[in-house]
Amino acid sequence: MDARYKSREIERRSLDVDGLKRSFLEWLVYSVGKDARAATRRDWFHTVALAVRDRLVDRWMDTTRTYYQQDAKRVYYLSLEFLIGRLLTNSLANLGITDQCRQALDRIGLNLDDVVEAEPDAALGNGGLGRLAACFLDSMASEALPGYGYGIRYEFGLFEQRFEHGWQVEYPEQWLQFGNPWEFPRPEVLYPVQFYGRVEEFRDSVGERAYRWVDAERVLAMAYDTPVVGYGGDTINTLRLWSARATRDFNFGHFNDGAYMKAVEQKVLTENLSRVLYPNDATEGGKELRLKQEYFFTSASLQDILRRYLQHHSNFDSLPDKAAIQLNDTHPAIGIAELMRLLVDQHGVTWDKAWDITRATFSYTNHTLLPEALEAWPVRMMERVLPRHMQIIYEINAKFLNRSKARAAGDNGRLSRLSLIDERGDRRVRMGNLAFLGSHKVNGVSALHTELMKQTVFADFHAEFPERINNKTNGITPRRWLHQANQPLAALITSRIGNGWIKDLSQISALAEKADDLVFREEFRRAKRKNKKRLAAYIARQTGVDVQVDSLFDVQVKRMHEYKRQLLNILQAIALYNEMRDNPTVSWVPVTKIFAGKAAPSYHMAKLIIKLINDVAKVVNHDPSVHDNLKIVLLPNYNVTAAEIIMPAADLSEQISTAGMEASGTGNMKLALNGALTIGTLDGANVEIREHVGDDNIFIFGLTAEEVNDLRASGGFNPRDVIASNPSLKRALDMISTGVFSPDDPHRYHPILQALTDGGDHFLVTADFSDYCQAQQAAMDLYRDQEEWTRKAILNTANMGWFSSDRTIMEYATEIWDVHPVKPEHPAETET
Ligand code: B1N
Repeated sequence: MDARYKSREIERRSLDVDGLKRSFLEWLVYSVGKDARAATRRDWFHTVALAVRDRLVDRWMDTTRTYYQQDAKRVYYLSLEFLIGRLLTNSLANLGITDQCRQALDRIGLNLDDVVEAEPDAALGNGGLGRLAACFLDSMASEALPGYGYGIRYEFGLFEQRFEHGWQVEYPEQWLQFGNPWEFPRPEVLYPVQFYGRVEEFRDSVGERAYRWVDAERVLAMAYDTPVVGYGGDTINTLRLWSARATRDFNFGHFNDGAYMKAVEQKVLTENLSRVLYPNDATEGGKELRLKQEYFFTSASLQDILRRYLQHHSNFDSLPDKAAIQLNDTHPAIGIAELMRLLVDQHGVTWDKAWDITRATFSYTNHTLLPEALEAWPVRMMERVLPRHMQIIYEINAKFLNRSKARAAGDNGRLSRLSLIDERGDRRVRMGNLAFLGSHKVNGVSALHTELMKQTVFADFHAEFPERINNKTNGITPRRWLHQANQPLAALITSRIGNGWIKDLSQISALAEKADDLVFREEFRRAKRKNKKRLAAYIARQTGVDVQVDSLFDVQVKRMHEYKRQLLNILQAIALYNEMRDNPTVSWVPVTKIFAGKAAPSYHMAKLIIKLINDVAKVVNHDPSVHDNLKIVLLPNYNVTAAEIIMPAADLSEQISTAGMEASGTGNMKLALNGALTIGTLDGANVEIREHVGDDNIFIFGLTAEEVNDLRASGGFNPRDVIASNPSLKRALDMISTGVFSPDDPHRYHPILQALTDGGDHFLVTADFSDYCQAQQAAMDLYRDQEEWTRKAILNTANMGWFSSDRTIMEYATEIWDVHPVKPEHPAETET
């Protein structure tokens, strides 16, 4: 090798302060094209990101090559969403070069924290489901598992939320506007994806009936790769996101008849496919573009997976031994029909064999039981957009129902429930049923949710396939959510138990014995206070409201949804406000209620609740009679970056969904790990959090899932009676209905009041109100005793080890995927 080239090679990889500084200065000039005097913060961010990227490319390639050479079994995580957030802090921390980078920047007169702030937040997801996918990528790389993420490279991520006169207004989120230094475009990795057209029947070479999909429209899927750095930087996996490109077969030839402009127009329309993320969380849009997005990325991913497999194999018999494909909800479930199509139509595999291979390869995670979120595509749309897939689905269904008929023995209700087609009203394809049938394993995301899956949506399938449903309780990555986001606490923990917890969070249990150590408690409080100061400054910047750092930070951050019951929280806030005004001489525990979360743009009720919170906040925050003992803030534009500031600063974690409705929750885990006490219902993973942190260290209230079910079934619940018998609830509702918080429009909140009364209070806000207020009172009482509070907070942190996504991912690996860790070989590093 040329000596100059070689020294440059080493320079590129050098991890010491001098080497980093030299490459920053070089990158700034030669790649960003700026002079140090003219460089903006953003220029420096790009510079640092590119220099850091240099330091992971070799090990990225080593990882990929090792997987290839060993023909390792890979797992492919197909997800319409990856809620990644910023990557600079993450890459530095996982490579272990944060300090060196900080010092190198220091020497140039720059502050790493300022540089970090210039990175946009990659919001290619809505909420928990998308963030889970991102945590799983981190865990797969950190556990040395050969794991790939596949998704869509949306040009516009989740909308930016602003409040105008207290109302949510959506703005486009342009994360790619200034370029993305982490991604590698792969213009040569291109797959055709078809839509529309029709199916032609013909006889194959041996005279068998066969089908081909003709006259279809073609779009190309182009790959963009982002390296996923595992902790320690040894394994670097790949997130491959697809972007839509028009094919060249547009009619560019006939310039004279005006077709040229038409062709260009058509190109723009085609490329809209990957333009924007659908902003619905746990609701189904039912729009054709959404179906096309789902098929687009699923088909491209499957083609890519088969191409990789065929590099080592000449038939498909061992596909299930080499590839596990995980469906993140039903969004990629069309992949089951697509793999059948690829195997049968394109590769000549027989139907039965293809079906065995498909089922052995796929597995499916269900994330919600909400009926409005269960995808069901109109048959007529499916026939038009994906005609061959519709045929394949009919065929799968016919064979399945035929087999089940014997066992259903005259129970036609059962057969119609098992069917892939919902025949009631306009006919629809039930994607959950397709995903279930086409997978060897189906999992829920918490113990309770999995149990409810068996009892409700998948009861008939569970009876048919009793081994298929299993639980994989969600987890969160301790790297981002403790090590990176909460440096004061991370440093404290490491000072006592070493840093093994970052890689093996179960070690954090060693902190439990420190819960009685007064010095440790004091330091734990100090770390929390530091985080609260940072959040207070952020709140002041974002909302202009000054909050007391020593008040109880009561946090509810998550998507706005009726079942999550932000309404219950704000009603309790109004009741507390009234009590404080009624009893001005009492020494109240100062409380800061912190809300954040986006509402789907078409979800009017959720947007009205946002407006209510902002209206109540305005009145309360300006009322001198509560002496600053109560502040309410709703932070705009909640995203991963904001969560990293909020989670470490919380005292109380609001997890108050109507029992049976939150599949798992993961914010609950982030908050408890960072030492917040949970106030919550026995819903989702709260149940398991209680088991781990202990009944004494959590505030549980409200109806259980079973009680909710019984109450609704009995029809015996009358919210008006409940309201009449609870004066503080009645007073709070009366204030809303008489316009105390909306003097400009006293009837504004009529729809909310209506839903709570005549509407039957579906989410049982009134039913749980009194119990919730008692739990809140218990929390405030405990907060007066800072020593006791801190002891419980420490026990929360110490007992959350099990909720690491490393634990979750290893359960998937051993119980569903049968994939094993593969240690990358790094020849370049051992050579010299
Ligand atoms: O998935 C998370 C869970 O922790 C949450 O409890 C659950 O609500 C969330 C359609 C969804 N379920 N379903 C969705 C998202 C987008 C979309 O278009 C549905 N998100 C969840 C992780 O398991």
